[in-house]
Amino acid sequence: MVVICLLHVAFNIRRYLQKEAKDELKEKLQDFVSHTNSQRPGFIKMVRHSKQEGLIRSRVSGWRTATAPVVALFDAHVEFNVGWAEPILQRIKEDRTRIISPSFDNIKYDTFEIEEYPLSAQGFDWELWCRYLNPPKSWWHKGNKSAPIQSPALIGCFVVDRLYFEEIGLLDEGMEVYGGENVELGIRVWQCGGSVEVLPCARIAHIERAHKPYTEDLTSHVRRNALRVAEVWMDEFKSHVYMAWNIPMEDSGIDIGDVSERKALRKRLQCKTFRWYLVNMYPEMRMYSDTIAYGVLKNSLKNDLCLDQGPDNDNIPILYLCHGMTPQNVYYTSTQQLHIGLLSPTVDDDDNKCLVDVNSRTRLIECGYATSKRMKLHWIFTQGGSIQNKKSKRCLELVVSSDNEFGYKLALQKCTGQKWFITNVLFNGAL
Ligand SMILES: *[C@@H]1O[C@H](CO)[C@@H](O)[C@H](O)[C@H]1NC(C)=O
Ligand SMILES: [Mn+2]
Repeated sequence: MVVICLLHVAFNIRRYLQKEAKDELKEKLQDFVSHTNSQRPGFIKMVRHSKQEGLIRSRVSGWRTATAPVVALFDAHVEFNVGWAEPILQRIKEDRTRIISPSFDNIKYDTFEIEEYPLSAQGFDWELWCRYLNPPKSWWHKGNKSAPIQSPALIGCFVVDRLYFEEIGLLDEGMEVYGGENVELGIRVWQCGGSVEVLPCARIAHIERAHKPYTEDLTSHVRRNALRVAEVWMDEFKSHVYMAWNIPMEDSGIDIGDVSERKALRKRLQCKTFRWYLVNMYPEMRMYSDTIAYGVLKNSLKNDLCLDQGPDNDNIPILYLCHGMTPQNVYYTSTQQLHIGLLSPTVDDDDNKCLVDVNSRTRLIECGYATSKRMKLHWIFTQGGSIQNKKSKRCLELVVSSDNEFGYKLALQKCTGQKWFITNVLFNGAL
């Protein structure tokens, strides 16, 4: 096996936080490699790029240089625990279509202390940021803490049969800078006939960095890469990624590059649908197929104000200057619910917050709870029309107020015909 480490910033994590860390990548790195290779010829191969290629193409160029039958792709800021490799090699030897992640512990970035993490599978949310997941029920039922944990996706460090990795399509080299490739690989491997697992007996420790050095604006790259995944792999569920990022499905203004080769790969490998993947490999993921409109919600009386979930510590929605970030995400469903704030990623996370009429006051209450208590959580809304509670018949409206600097506040009152607009309507004509 060959281990490929990405040396974005430093080859020695002990020096990672020093200001001159990038100097470590110049002569000092060359000296280290030459010295090592003088004792063990050919032990380290180093690939330098003449321009920034980003994490994704860098991993692939490392793979292109490797010759051993099994390849491990890791961040530079990890340390390997004793005996980490053997269980992984065994699993790959039994079945070369398995892509394997070790279990992660955390190295605290400021003290380098090790923090043990619970055993986890690896998944993602609808923005396609990776996340640790509780292992699936089937694993807990085995009652064997050493058993492999089936995993929907990958955090990003993994071990793979070198030639199988090529057969399955490497990583998406059309992705830029950072993010999404780990999720794409997991989805693709499952949809195209392989498998992904985390091994409890293979442990590494990884620094969760306070700052990633690649670029000022990591998020815009993650978003772009996520849209590539959505367009190639997610079929009708691609709307969920656009909804989570709160961007329109048509004319988003985001250039995702050419995905035709990735689509051809999917066809060539005769891969299954994303619905199959969700139902069978990632049942914890929440589906939002009943969402018919999303975006920020504005009242025509005051166009620079948006409905906003308000401070975290209460459940009182407010009006706030429009910024379009997560607290102002609004989702309207075919069941006439209005969800406000973060789109809850999995069924194990907190529930979504629903707008509810509680004694003529607007409140945000967990949708499941509000439903079970038969609260007034249904709203009749059409684009450019009023927002009227189905039961109380009161309307969500703006009233003049001196309580805040905006001149208006929210009220539930007898309808006066105010008009509301939401940014994106799915399924034309439904609203
Ligand atoms: C638990 O899982 C490990 C790894 O798959 C296996 O080697 C071991 O035999 C299992 N133990 C039991 C009691 O089934
Ligand atoms: Mn990392």
